[in-house]
Amino acid sequence: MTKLLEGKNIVVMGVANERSIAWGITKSLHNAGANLIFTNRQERSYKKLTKLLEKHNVEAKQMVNCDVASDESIQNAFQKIKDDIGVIHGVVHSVAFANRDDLKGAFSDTSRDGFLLAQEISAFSLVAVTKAAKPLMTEGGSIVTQTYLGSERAVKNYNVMGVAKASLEASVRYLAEDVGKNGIRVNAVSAGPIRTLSAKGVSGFNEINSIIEEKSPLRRNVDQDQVGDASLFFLSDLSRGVTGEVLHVDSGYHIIG
Ligand code: NDP
Ligand code: KAL
Repeated sequence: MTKLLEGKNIVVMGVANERSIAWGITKSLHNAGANLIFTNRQERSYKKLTKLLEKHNVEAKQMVNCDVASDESIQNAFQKIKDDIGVIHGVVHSVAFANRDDLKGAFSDTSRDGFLLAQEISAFSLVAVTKAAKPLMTEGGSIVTQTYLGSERAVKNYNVMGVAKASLEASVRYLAEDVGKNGIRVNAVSAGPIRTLSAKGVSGFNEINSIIEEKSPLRRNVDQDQVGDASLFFLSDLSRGVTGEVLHVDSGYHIIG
């Protein structure tokens, strides 16, 4: 039987280390036979990823630098991918950033710059990446991003990032409507808390982790592999009738009142 993503070229953005959600996704995509292209912002992430790929015997078809804070960097990255690879079939957007100071305390203390930074890196970047990826998706495609429940509810400490994720999820719907006519689907996975580099040092993470174990229908936390398999569904033909969707991979926690 042929694998779900055999012969498909997928761009993965946002592997920082072994704990990254994007690494969990990478493993699922690799097992499904995808050809993988990676983008990193920091040199440190590039080095970590190189070692990880070696350790797990995964081949990168291409690795390019991409800082989503810059339109030029995004355009250059996808131009390089076009030159080397040509057609792509999917993009994994697993990127977010807010200033640490804005992820605690009173939301009304959020600065103008901090608000705009979170929006720019965590929400607008999906719009810019979709624009850059679209000309390479000549055979149709699928774009998947990562969100969190703090977009729908006021979750303590998530603050400015909750507003950015609300913007990201609305962008998923508007982008889905826009690029649907080009055969491109856009969806999001809303993951439960996972201990990653981003989650490190942010207030309230441990508390939320315990609440999921106690209250979620499945009484356990999710992991990167579960998010990986849900993302694989979105990137494969199995989800060919689904776009503009936000799928909760959170042990069912979001249904609890
Ligand atoms: P990681 O820290 O592993 O990944 C975050 C990634 O964002 C890093 O690879 C980082 O790249 C990248 N990034 C930040 N700023 C930029 C930028 N300007 N340009 C390009 N890349 C950038 O954390 P996660 O895997 O947890 O986060 C991935 C996604 O999952 C985020 O959108 C997050 O909000 C979301 N998510 C996470 C949850 C969790 O509990 N962990 C729950 C729900 C959603 P670099 O290292 O090179 O700077
Ligand atoms: C309610 C939760 C508790 C935590 C609150 C906020 C989490 C925000 C996520 C955001 C992406 C974190 C950062 O931007 C961290 C950044 O300020 C400092 N870290 C870094 O610079 C590292 C080195 C790099 C790799 O990180 C990035 N992002 O580039 C939310 C929990 C329960 C769920 C989470 C963690 C959700 C989420 O969106 O990640």
